[in-house]
Amino acid sequence: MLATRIRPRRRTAVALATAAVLAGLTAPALTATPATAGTTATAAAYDDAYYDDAAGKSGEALKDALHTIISDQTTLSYSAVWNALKVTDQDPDNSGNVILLYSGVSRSKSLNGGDTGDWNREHVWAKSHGDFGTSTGPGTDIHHLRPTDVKVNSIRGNKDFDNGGSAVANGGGSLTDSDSFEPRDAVKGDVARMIFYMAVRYEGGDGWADLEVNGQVNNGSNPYMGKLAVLKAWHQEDPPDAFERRRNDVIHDSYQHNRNPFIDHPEWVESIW
Ligand SMILES: [Ca+2]
Ligand SMILES: [Ca+2]
Repeated sequence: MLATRIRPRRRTAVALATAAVLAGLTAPALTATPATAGTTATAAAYDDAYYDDAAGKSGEALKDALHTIISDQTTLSYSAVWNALKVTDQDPDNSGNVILLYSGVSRSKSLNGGDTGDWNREHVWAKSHGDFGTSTGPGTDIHHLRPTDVKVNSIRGNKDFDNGGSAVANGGGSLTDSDSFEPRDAVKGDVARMIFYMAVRYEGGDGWADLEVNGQVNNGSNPYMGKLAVLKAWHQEDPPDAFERRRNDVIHDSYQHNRNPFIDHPEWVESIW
């Protein structure tokens, strides 16, 4: 992928330089295109025909159509999630590292584990909310599984999302109080879109709970995640960026073969909720 992108650029640069020399102009300095680390899993842009069956729909009908579309997927085992996250969440500036969701820290891929200083597999939709555990299914759906610092993960625990609280130690600006967690600004929208994905993907089929977004905190083991109004605001404040779009593409191309519709079509959040 990288090679096929670079080659035409080199040819163009050489052609331009040659033309300049032939024209008697000073040839521009030829600079090699730097090989950027972290592009090994560059994904193709998706085809919006993926969403053809949702065309023209809104509200519940849109939600139903998207559910059917995104439920056509491959599933991963929980152990396979480790290596998948090393690709989906790779640091664009250091191919040996992953970016940790809540703290924003770049950490070695090899430090996956359960000890202090390691990163582990955070369920952004806390797995106790619907009690789905880590069997193959919602508990291994990498659309909402992200690398996080072990300690920050344990501070988030199974709290719902809401604004406010005090700073989380080494949390990159994340806040928490007794009943909620507020991620750093740069991933607020990412978190919201992961929650919206889960609510549409899991509608009570295949023996799993029907996950839904609600307006509460303290949802405990009920299959709900709050707070809806706050998540909608975060979705607006922090629209999808290149990292999040690439992640969606990589999951679609290389792992689950399904997409998070709210990264591709942010306007659908307002249509459904
Ligand atoms: Ca973001
Ligand atoms: Ca649902």
